[in-house]
Amino acid sequence: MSADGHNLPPPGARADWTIDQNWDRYTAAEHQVWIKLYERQSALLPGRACDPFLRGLDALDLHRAGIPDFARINEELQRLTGWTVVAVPGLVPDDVFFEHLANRRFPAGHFIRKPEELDYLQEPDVFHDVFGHVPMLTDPTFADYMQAYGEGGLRALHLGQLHNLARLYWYTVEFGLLQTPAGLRIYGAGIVSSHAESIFALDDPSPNRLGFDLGRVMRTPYRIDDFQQVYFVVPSLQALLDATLADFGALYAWLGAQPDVPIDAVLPSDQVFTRGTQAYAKAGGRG
Ligand code: HBI
Ligand code: FE
Repeated sequence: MSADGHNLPPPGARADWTIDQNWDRYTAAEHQVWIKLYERQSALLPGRACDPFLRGLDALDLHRAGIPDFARINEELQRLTGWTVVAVPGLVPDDVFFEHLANRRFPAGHFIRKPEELDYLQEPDVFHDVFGHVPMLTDPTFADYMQAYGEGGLRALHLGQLHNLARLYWYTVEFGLLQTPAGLRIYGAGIVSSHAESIFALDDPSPNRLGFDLGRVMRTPYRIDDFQQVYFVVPSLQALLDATLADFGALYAWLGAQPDVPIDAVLPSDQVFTRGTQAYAKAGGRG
């Protein structure tokens, strides 16, 4: 931590925390982990992930021969929505993260998990970031949402409101569900990159599935180390983008006077898609 309270980038990283991907340095074993994860998810997701995600997966041809070369996928991604993927060593400070998003750059972890970590890891790796987040960035509406989120994040930081915005990110970008005529579909990266949660989020009777509402989401805590107890459903990606047009200043003022909503609660004002049994949470998490 330097004098002005800013985190300095680690050795070898540039001032914006980006590093070279050095794609040709990945080992065959690392590419094999990607292929194993990719094949498992791509067999599971048709009928579960939303169409924009599946279209993005195809457009970027992420399977090829293992961990994607960012330079290659950026040609197509930039053509589609102006976004690019940049390599970073891992989690970056909030202000750095938002600055990248506000400029249509998605910071992707450079490393890939170990074969023994296939199902859970603490920090987002290249599979979570590139398989989970990047396909949705090929959708013009979601691409606009992610940039608006970055701009909102920079404002929230200066207003001391990051915690509210982090909840919005968590319940949309990471764990969001989309309403479609064929039923609920996944768009959240934290779900699509997880085999178990891609099943749990849609099929399990335990969690609540409630209609998305900006203020409700910002009043709802979340937990980072287990399946979600509540998922929020947007009627369309356009509705999600439209939510960023709200007057966040007034919303933050209103939120300041509101208590958090207990994570397992259903409010009378909630639009209920499924009222969960919360059995999973009561059972104390991963059985
Ligand atoms: N850094 N590389 C990376 N990836 C993230 O998803 C990320 C981050 N830094 C901060 C952060 N996410 C969160 O604080 C925001 O989602 C709110
Ligand atoms: Fe993520």
